[in-house]
Amino acid sequence: MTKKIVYPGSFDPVTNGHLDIVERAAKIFDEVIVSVFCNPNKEPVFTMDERVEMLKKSTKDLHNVKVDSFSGLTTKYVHSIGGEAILRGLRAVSDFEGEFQMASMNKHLDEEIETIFLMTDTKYAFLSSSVIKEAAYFNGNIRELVPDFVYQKLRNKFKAKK
Ligand code: COD
Repeated sequence: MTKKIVYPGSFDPVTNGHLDIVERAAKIFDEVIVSVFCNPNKEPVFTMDERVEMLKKSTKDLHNVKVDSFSGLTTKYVHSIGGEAILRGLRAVSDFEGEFQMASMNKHLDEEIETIFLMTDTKYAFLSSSVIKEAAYFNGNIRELVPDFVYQKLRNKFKAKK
């Protein structure tokens, strides 16, 4: 049986921390679907199309990774595409509480779908899309923390806004 796992997130934008999780999961599972959540209550910096495009470019060499998007409940989406589990990354202890709550709620919503966690590589433990955006906005050096084309997109985005 093919083991399909879904990595849902905002990915606004994708960072090397996200990509490390995707690459490691791709070695364990048959198929990894990275899926961008369309959140009607949040104003992202990058549009859905931009986030999907950045993820597609970043994962183009991983043959068992696909990029998609979804709206509504993650569990319903995972079920609808025949996924078995949800993949999440854990950084610090501070991630645990929120992730535990989300995994428990998702289990309540669909008990067939497990949540599986991969620990961050310690070199990315401090990394989030939010800190990347803030550092990029103030011209900080983030070159080694995101793919080159994401770096360029961040620069262009914030140059246009200033
Ligand atoms: N190292 C390792 N992991 C990392 C790193 C890093 N440096 N950076 C981020 N991650 C992990 C995060 O911990 C997370 O697991 C994942 O990568 C994605 O992160 P984000 O920030 O891009 O995405 P989130 O956390 O905003 O995604 C939240 C969801 C969209 C998954 C959530 O809101 C959701 O499921 N929404 C759908 C509605 C729903 O079903 N709600 C009920 C569940 S309570």
